[in-house]
Amino acid sequence: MALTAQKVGTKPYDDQKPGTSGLRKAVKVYQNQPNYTENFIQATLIAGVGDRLKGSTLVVGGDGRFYGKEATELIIRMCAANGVSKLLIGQNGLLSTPAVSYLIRKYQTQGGIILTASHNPGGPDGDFGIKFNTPNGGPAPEAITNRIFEITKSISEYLTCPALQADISTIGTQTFQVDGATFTVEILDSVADYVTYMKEIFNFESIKTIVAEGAVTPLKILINAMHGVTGPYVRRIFVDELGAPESSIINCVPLQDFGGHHPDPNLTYAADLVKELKKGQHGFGAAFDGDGDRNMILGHNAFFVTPCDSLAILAQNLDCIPYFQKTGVKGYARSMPTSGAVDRVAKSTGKECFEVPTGWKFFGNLMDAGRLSLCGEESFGTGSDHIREKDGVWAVLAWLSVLAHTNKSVEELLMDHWNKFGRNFFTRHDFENVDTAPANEMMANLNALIVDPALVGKQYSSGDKTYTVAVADNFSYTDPIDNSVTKGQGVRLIMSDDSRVIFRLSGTGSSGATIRLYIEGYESDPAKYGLDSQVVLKPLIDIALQVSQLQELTGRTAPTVIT
Ligand code: VG1
Ligand code: CO
Repeated sequence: MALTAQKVGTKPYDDQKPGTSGLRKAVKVYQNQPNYTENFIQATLIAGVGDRLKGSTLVVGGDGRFYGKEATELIIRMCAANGVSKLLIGQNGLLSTPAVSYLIRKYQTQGGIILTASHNPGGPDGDFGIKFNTPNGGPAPEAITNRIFEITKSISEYLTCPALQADISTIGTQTFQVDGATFTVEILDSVADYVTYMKEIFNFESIKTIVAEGAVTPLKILINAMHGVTGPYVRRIFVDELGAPESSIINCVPLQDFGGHHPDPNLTYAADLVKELKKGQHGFGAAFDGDGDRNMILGHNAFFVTPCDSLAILAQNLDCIPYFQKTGVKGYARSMPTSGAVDRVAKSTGKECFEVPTGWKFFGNLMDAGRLSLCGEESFGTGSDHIREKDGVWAVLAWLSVLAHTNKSVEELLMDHWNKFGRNFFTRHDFENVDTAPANEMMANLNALIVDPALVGKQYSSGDKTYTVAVADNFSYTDPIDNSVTKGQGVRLIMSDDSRVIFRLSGTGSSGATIRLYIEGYESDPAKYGLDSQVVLKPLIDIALQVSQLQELTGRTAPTVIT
């Protein structure tokens, strides 16, 4: 059937500014406002693909959350009308964020669109999100997201092909004639390419020696997909390929509302995994977020590995993974709030270690320039230059590789690290959905405080601890590759013993403000390594609350989530 593209008039919105990782809003914001999604997609195609749009190939996929199917179909019609030649789409619109990143790279497309609000809840009353990734497979840098935002503020029309109907449920190729040009929709098995790639990166035979049913040195694992997109990947990799028993995977059916839960792998929202591991029957546990880029690692009895320590342990042990045997280990990086545990490993191995702002988009240039192999964020993100997104399943396979290679338990690996380098205690306290005005006031006060010359050298005491402020600033980053500057990335008080207190406002929430308070304290006394981080860090937490007046301003007496 011959189809034609149409121009449709539209009115701009003023709130379509992408945050830390794409545009995230309540589902109702997209559903109940005319052309809200269309406007953002049109702006994304213009700003993200631009001159390369005609004849281009793009990847489209998402985490299966509510409204994802409608958005996928809308994107197909709009891409057809905008002159895109081909779309690669996961079956039923399902692709994990890391899988999208891989497909963009593998098929050398002009980028991709990811439909997810990641760890935010889903369903009709939950959140939805749209993110654009560039041809390197990574999240669009700020130059592009700012341009998208500019376009959305003045957009007056978009292009679509209303009569085009593609079937996204059947694997295979469909072609359409749109204004005389061929438009192809290829529906892919959501997991096949990714699984093949993981088998190239890791030594599956080695991992099988600990996880396969009937293994000689068995490690009982429990993997929780939290009803996010990783379910089918988890089943294919851990059960079908690695031979782990069926009982080692749970919540592997993707649900539009993630079963009503927050698909966020941390001690609060993955409480059922923690509870199961506390029974002492498993040696390893892991969970992922909705779109599969985050991971949480637990050991025996739910021994918790902070994402900061996880990064450091992997940094220390990368050599046992075939991919890094081939590429060599080029360097490491972490987001600014992430603890300095990995820096200590870098120092001992003589590698470069970079500190970038929060958000995976800041790692891409370093990877493309061949300076960075492994990086992570305290927010349960770990990944490498195998793609340009963080990768939850990859992180679990990396951990299992290390466990198989070293024959040590999760806890032993942590103890080894602490004994060698000391322990960087870390915690993050989130105050979610705080009123915007007091949150902004608090940040304004802190920004005023850090420019006061009297602050450096000032002492703060709490309990038996006294800290002296050595550096006070708002983190600013100059990208070493393209020299772009990103300012205002978090207020930091760095103490003379390298302890840190950091304040940031979240850029992924969909309503109100979320204050993130990050605390890091270093201990080299082995008697303290086993202590609870909340206890060890209490004096710094108290000082942070005192300096910021957080409780007085927001009325919140306790954080909503502690990680
Ligand atoms: C949070 C995390 C950040 C992460 C981002 C996206 O951002 O802190 O480290 O990169 O989420 O993760 P913010 O601005 O809310 O602090 V994901 O898995 O939601 O794409
Ligand atoms: Co995510």
